[in-house]
Amino acid sequence: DPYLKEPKRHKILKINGQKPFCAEPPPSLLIENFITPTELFYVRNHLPVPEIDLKSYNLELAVEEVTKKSFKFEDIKKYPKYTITSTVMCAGNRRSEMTQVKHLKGVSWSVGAVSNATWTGARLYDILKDLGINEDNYNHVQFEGYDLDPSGIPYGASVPISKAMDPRADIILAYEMNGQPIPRDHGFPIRVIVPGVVGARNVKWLAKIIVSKEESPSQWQQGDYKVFSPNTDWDTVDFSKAPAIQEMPVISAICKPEQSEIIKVIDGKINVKGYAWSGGGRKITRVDVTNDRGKTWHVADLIAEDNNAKEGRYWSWTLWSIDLPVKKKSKEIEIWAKAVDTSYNVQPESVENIWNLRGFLCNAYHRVKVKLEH
Ligand code: MTE
Ligand code: MO
Repeated sequence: DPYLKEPKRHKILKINGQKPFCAEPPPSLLIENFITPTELFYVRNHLPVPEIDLKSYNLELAVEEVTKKSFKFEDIKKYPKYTITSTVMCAGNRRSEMTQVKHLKGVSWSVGAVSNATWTGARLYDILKDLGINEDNYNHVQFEGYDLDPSGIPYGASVPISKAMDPRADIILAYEMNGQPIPRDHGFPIRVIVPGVVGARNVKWLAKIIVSKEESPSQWQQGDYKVFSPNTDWDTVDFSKAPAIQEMPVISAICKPEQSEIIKVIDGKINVKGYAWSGGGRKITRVDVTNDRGKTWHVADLIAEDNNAKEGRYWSWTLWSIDLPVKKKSKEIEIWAKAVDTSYNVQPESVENIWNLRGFLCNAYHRVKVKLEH
């Protein structure tokens, strides 16, 4: 069993898959902190967690098939040290709502396949600049992990070279998470953080960086993490026809109260809390909440966001809260939330119309039914 040497995990995580390990924190805990405590950070592994000895750790840098450099852990630490705060979100976050519309294949995540942390390390930009890469001659930068599938193929992904060589993209080869060495589940000793981009490109246990003309050949780049029309099924899908998910769309979720909870009404109001986030460094500018199916929308307070972020580099989520007025006699309500980002991107109204066979990017209005006690 290749899973015998997995790390210990916090008991409170809700396990969605044991081998490979996939787990998320409970919604109400998730939004208690702007910076997610490391032990509560969601975990999404596709393969067994590799065992890496820091002394023999090696990171290879190649241009196409030719190795240009080989870094020891200490070599990466010699580069100027940067700290950024960035949310990481899985493309499958909120998939469980899509599964309810029509059955599909994938880990059944609730709203917790997302977390926010500080990441410290070297900038990918500085490392590629040292190499003297001319951006015009290549199209992608690929990443490979030390985690291997049963046939020996590593986890892999890539990002466009324009992203990889943009100093403002803040891509970090991170060796610290929340000020501590990165734990095994999150990519010890080094992982890539690509802010504003889908979790799948944030490669953990980094083994190799490849500057190339082609996208990563990996299954996770080419044969997965793509979205299709609702009527595309497994007989008709052609993965070569859709682009790989990169920057994430705007999304929000109600985390407190949770589905089916019984809430006490105080002064005609109930408190509702959640998160909102958009990819590509787009700031969340507004979150609207309703409990009468959109007849009346109330604007939530944005209670935590990255106050140090520069325009276009809002990599962190925004936490929001609202004391929502409810009708005097209503016994049960359905709360909806939707967020807006700086580009005025909005969330789609229904899950039905964005349903896709892999259940990715479920960013429709989030809806939670609760019972009221007056
Ligand atoms: N990197 C490697 N090497 N192996 C993986 O399985 N999973 C990816 C990404 N990086 C993965 C990986 C996916 S799909 C997600 S959503 C994030 O890591 C999850 O990061 P986390 O476990 O630190 O939350
Ligand atoms: Mo993911």
